Amino acid sequence: MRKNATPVTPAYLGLGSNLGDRARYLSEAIRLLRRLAGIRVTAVSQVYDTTPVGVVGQPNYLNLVAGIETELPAAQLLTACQGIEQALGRTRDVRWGPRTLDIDILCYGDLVSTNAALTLPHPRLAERAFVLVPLATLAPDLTIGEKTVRELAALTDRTGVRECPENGIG
Ligand code: A4P
Ligand code: MG
Repeated sequence: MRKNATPVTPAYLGLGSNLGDRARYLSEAIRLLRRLAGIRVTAVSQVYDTTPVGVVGQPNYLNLVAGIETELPAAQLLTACQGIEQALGRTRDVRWGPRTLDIDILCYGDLVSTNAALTLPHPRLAERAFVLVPLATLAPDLTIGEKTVRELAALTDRTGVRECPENGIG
């Protein structure tokens, strides 16, 4: 057995793209995540075509959720995710506006944080079908606050969330 092994934390990431070749941005993001030291991608959900939430009049998103195990502290994981957003051409113009790639940390182990720079679990997770539907396929029994992901997913309106089986990224 290894001594002093770095602790590994399970985490879930929400990925979204609604500009350009959306499927390619998602698959590139998964490829770059797999190459990062300290991160192991353990599961990738199906891709979903989703109606934009927050800002109307922008293109539909493709969304997916990835499960990872990571040796990185949460703040370093955020920096790593933001590095991938930058590498794939993300510019920050309008909050909730269109983007080539957004990576949100949905949860990091059991960590609860109210810090604005990294709020965990993600503050809008419990109300967003475009996150809950794919997350429920990977981790239905995961608890967020008082409820499981399966329960939260059942409570949301999923009419704007359509599975795209042809876009499996794996
Ligand atoms: N931040 C705080 N907590 C976190 C976290 N858990 N994960 C901070 C990631 N970032 C976190 O994010 C703004 C700031 O949030 C960062 O500086 C980070 O330190 P951002 O990615 O720069 O900007 P944003 O994505 O425009 O804002 P925000 O608040 O993250 O928006 P959301 O909640 O990500 O919503 N509709 C559909 N259908 N599909 C989508 O994917 N996405 C959004 C963006 C809106 N509507 C959508 C979708
Ligand atoms: Mg974001």
